[in-house]
Amino acid sequence: MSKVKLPYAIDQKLQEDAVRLKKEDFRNLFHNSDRAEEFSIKWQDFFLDFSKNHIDKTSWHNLQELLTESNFHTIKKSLFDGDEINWTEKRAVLHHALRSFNERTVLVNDKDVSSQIKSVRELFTDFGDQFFQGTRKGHCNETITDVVNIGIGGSDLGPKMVVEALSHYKGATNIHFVSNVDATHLVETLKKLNPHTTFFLVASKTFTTQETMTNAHSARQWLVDSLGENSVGSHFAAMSTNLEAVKQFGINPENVFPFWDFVGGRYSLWSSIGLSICCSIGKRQFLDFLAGAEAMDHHFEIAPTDQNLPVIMALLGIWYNNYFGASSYAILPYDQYLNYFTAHFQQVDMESNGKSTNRDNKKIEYETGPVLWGEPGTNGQHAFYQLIHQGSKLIPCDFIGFCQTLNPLSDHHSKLMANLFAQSEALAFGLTATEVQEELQNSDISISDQETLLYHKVFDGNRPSNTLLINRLTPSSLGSLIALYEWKIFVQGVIWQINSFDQWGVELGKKLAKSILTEIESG
Ligand code: G6Q
Repeated sequence: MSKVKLPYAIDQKLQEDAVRLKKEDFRNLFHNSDRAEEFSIKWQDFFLDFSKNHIDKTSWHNLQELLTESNFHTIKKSLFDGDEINWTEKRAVLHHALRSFNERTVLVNDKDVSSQIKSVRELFTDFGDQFFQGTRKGHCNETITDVVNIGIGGSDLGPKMVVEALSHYKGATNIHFVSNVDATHLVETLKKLNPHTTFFLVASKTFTTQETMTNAHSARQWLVDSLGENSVGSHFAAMSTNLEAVKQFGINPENVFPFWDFVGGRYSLWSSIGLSICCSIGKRQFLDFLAGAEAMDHHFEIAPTDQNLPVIMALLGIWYNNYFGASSYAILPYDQYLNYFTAHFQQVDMESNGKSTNRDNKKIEYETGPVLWGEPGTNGQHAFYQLIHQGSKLIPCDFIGFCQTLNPLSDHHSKLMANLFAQSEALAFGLTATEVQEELQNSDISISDQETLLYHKVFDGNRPSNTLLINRLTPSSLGSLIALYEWKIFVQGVIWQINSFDQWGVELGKKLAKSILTEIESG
């Protein structure tokens, strides 16, 4: 349990609830109870079962109180009103406005930017659609077959995750991602490509990031070496807020797609930074993706807190982080397409809530953002699940699965889903000494070996998890899923009283790398 209390009156009751519930066995909680119905929620084609958690009516009620005491409702309203809730950078937080199709005004410094957002969206989605359709030609009039996105962090992880997740829906062009300043990343990617049929997207909010600029200049040289200086205009595009720097790089102004300071890097896949996604899945499906996210935004904005998916998941996260001493949690998607899902949210969550200064600019000592990790199932089962089942640490898990598969091949999907359900069941209910004994007695293992094994084969159980089931992986459902996790992180930041939208830790690293480079180069 976190030694330092959250600064709310309800904290005392929550501490008591935690002491009581730690002693409760999940088997007892489920016995003759309707908790599977009580602690589950359906929204559109999403179903969240959160019954396998250390909660009961009282603690669940008390957890909701954190929202009232932390002024969650007022801060949420400020966010949707476009107030500068990112107070250290004096910026509004409006990435959600990029996925909005309604007529709502989006005020930034008293100016409505909604039509600007919509016209840039039109421009970059039309541009991206040409690659999806396979109609975009290069300098020598050959059809572009490959697009390389050059970016890092928020300008790489999110788009890469979505392109991979929606590869079932891809069109004519292959998309590649280069992020590491280690030349190997660029060299190995370009080895497979032909300059005549390759197009580069330089994705950088600031257009000053060392890794991205270095890779972009080397990619430019690779192109120019084969096709000459004049080819750059028809093989490069840029997405940035720094239009002056883009101009200096020499990118054709027709291929430049802006976005704005009110969109944080790790939340920018909804902006023109998501152009690589659009090149892969085309305009229509990209708009479906945005619309799916918008539906989740609407749900988050209006649903009562006890029926609100992001709020429910946020409160459960706080519960384990601050009252059960859990310092990490795992996202375990049972779908190979979500290969990079956890990696993306590792950035979004840890960069957003890895903070320890509060809204009053004071150092805080209670626990804030946890370490997030995970891998798609079932691979993780054969690797690190051992520790989740029998290790000394409490690691709450989110299992994510899709009811329908996009690749119906014999019984693969049934087996995949059977594994998902088996894992959450084993974590929750474990295996008692009596059950292990019975199993051993029916085996041909010697009595003395049985005695030894008994101690090792017992599973304590009572290890919490959420199970999130979604009907099918589509652009729209993926949009909703990403927005769900984004809002969850926001709610937690409000309760911890931190700024989830700045990233001074990242900025310091960027600055130091520059000064050390000067030292290395001067010997
Ligand atoms: C995200 C972070 C960080 C950022 C990268 C790339 O929220 O600020 O991951 O996205 O450092 O920055 P640029 O897009 O400016 O190149």
